[in-house]
Amino acid sequence: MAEHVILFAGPMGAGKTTAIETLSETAVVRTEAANTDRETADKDTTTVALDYGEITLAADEKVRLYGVPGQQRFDFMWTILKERAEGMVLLVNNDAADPIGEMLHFLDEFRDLYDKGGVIVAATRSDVASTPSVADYSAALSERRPDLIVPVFTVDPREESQMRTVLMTLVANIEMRSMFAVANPTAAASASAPARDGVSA
Ligand SMILES: Nc1nc2c(ncn2[C@@H]2O[C@H](COP(=O)(O)OP(=O)(O)OP(=O)(O)O)[C@@H](O)[C@H]2O)c(=O)[nH]1
Ligand SMILES: [Mg+2]
Repeated sequence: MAEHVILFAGPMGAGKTTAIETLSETAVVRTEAANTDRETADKDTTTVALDYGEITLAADEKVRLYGVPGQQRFDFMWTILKERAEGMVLLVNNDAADPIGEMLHFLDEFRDLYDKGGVIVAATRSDVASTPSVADYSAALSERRPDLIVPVFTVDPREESQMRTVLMTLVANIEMRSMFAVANPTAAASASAPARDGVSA
């Protein structure tokens, strides 16, 4: 059976734990503690180590879903889990003070996954704040890395069909990348380097 390891990252309260609860077919392993930062996210608990769930997308394709804490003080878990991941769903809350700045910050933190084109951006809480738009996120992404195509969605992490679309798009990207790497080993090696004049997905 093929397996993929996908990370759910992003700022506090963006909906990482919610997304994994929505997608997982197994009971989710959660590590929540009381939230002492109500200003950033007005909710009772926050992830302090990781979330873990699983979903089978096709008969022979299992996806391991890992959620990391949003708070920077728990970033040791980012370091551990980003080594294992092939791709990342970067969730960003649209109603934060500076969602685009948060997105760019997380892309810097998870640079290896970003550089190899394994990231999808999913803006949440767009029912609470309608801007930035998908076009705003995409413009910031192409300004940062014109050579990379990063899909951007608006999603509600409580909605299973929306989260499945995001996950399947990311897994399809990862599989395309690995087929390309098998067919063109030299080109794939240079495509994963931060080239400025090509386009890779
Ligand atoms: N209205 C609305 N609420 C949302 C949306 N997405 C998530 N939420 C809510 O926002 C909260 C998100 O909480 P979590 O899933 O714990 O967020 P998290 O990203 O895991 O946060 P940390 O673990 O603290 O970093 C939950 O109460 C969700 O129900 C959305 O699109 N719209
Ligand atoms: Mg969480």
